[in-house]
Amino acid sequence: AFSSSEELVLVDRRSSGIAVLTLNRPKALNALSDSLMRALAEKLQQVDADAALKAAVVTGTGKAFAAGADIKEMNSRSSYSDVRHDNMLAHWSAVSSIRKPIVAAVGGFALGGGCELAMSCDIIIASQAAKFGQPEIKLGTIPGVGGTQRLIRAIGKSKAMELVLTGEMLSAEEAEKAGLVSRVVPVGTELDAAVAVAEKIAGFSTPVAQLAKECVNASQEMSLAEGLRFERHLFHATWGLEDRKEGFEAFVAKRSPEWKHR
Ligand code: CO8
Repeated sequence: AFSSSEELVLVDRRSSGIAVLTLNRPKALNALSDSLMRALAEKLQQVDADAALKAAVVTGTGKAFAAGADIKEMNSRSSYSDVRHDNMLAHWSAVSSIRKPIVAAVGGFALGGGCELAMSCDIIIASQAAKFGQPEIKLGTIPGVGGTQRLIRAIGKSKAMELVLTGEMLSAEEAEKAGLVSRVVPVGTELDAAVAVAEKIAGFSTPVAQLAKECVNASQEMSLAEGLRFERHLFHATWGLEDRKEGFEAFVAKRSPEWKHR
């Protein structure tokens, strides 16, 4: 058993119905090793399975959210057949299959895999000190877990192409202007801001929040016509929930709803 200081991902489970997951390899700027990403996926899956938790926050430490996939670890794989056989980084997709909302609190570097991890979360809150980039080209490789796909959807082709082809970073302010992050807050307040957003979400019906997340994410994968049909089906499906009935009845009766989360 590891003591908590050796845990790669620290979990702070709060009575407000959220869990704060802190990437904890500060000496390596939270480089995302295989074991760190497996720990993160496992803890997020535990959040998903825990009925008392409604949302998660993922954050980093010190000057890094995460400075990328672990370059030293990846360098130990020497050939195409090695990385293909191991399907290197494929297990990262576990993050995007989490059903509960995840808010990323980015206080520093979110580079390479770190930027891709932040983009796999649902909302990014950044501090003024945050920096985003896909520097893989400087290492002689390309982004491997969404940097060429999610980034273009977030900020458009020209800006995404410039980041991917030059390896330059975006400041927090530029990232906000480009639409990569939802909000920039003063240095040191990003975790509180992200927790407040997660707690706000946690105050609503869990199944409804999950349906809403699924619908918004579907827009990234579907044509507009398919997406609108998908949305209509899930909208209608909320009529199968006690919480939909409760929300409407509470409004009509001018009282606060009491969510049953079913
Ligand atoms: N992997 C491993 N170790 C890292 C990483 C990383 N990504 N980033 C930083 N570290 C380590 C450094 O090696 C250093 O360790 P040590 O103290 O043992 O020398 C420690 O963290 C502190 O880093 P620095 O001394 O470099 O700190 P600075 O403040 O001087 O610089 C930077 C900060 C600018 C963030 C700098 O560390 C840097 O450029 N890091 C690498 C950023 C990068 O290139 N990230 C992309 C990685 S590749 C990636 O994520 C690919 C994902 C998909 C790939 C798919 C491939 C098929």
